Amino acid sequence: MLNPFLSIIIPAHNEESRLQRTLQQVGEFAQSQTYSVEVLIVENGSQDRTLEIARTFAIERPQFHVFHIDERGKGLAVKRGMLEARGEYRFMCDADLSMPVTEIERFIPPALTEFEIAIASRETRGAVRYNEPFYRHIGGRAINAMIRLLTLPGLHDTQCGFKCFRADVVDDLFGHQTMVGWSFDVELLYIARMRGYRIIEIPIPWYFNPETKLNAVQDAVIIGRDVLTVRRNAARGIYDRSLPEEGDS
Ligand SMILES: Nc1nc2c(ncn2[C@@H]2O[C@H](COP(=O)(O)OP(=O)(O)O)[C@@H](O)[C@H]2O)c(=O)[nH]1
Ligand SMILES: [Mg+2]
Repeated sequence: MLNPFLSIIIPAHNEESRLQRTLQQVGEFAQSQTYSVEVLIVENGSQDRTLEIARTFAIERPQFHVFHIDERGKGLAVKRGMLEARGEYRFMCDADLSMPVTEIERFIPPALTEFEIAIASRETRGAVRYNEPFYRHIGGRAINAMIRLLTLPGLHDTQCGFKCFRADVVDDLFGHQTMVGWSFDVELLYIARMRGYRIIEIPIPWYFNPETKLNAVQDAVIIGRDVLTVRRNAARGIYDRSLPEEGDS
C-alpha cells in the first residue's frame, strides 16, 4: 500500500473517559479528507480500559492502529508512534482533543508549506484559551519562561500537545530523543533548532480540560531538571548526527 499522506499519533494514558469520543471525531475527520490518513494510538501504563477501548475501536477500521508499551511516559508513546508511522506528515495529537480536530488542516499542505515542524501555540497572536484556570496559566508561563531562557529562546509555547513533523526529519529527531516524559517536546525542538529545521508556530483555539494528568508542581520540577539535562546532552554531543560510516561517500 502507498504511504498515507497524514499520520495522526495519539498518546493515551488512563483515557477511558475521553478516548472513545476523540477516536470518533478523528475518524470522521479522516474520512472527510481527500487524502489518506492513518491513526496510531499508543497506550502505555494505563490502569483502566484505555487499551481495550482503542482495540475495540480499531476492529474493522484498518486505518486505525493500536500499540501498547508497559512503562508510562508521554514522550515514550509519541516516539514509538512517530517511528511506526508512515505518513508524509506526522501529527501528534493529545487524547483530550483540547484543540478542535479540524484545525489539523492548518498544519499541513496546502494550507502550510515550507516547514519541517509546525507546532500549535496557545500564546502567539490569534490564539484563544478557553476555561483555563488562572493558576494553571501562570504556572505554564513560568515553565515556558525557564524553557525560553535555558533552551529555546523565542518559542512561547513548547508544551502544547499538537505538533506536526515532516517525515524526512522524524528519524533524525525522534531517533535522538532520550526523554520519555513531559519534557520530550523541549528536547525535540532543541535538536530541531541545532539542525536549522524550520519551526512554525500556529495559533490555535484551546479548551482547558480539568482532567489533566499534569501535576503542576511535581512535573514543573521534573521539566526544570530535564531542561538542564538537554543542555548537558547537547554539550556532550549526544544530539550530534552520527558520522558517516567509513567507506561512505
Ligand atoms: N501514552 C501516554 N500518554 C500520556 C502519558 N501521560 C500523559 N499522556 C497523554 O498526554 C496527553 C496530554 O495529557 P493531558 O492530561 O491532557 O495534559 P494537559 O493537556 O497538559 O493537561 C493525553 O493524550 C494523555 O493521555 C503516558 O504516560 N503515556
Ligand atoms: Mg490536555
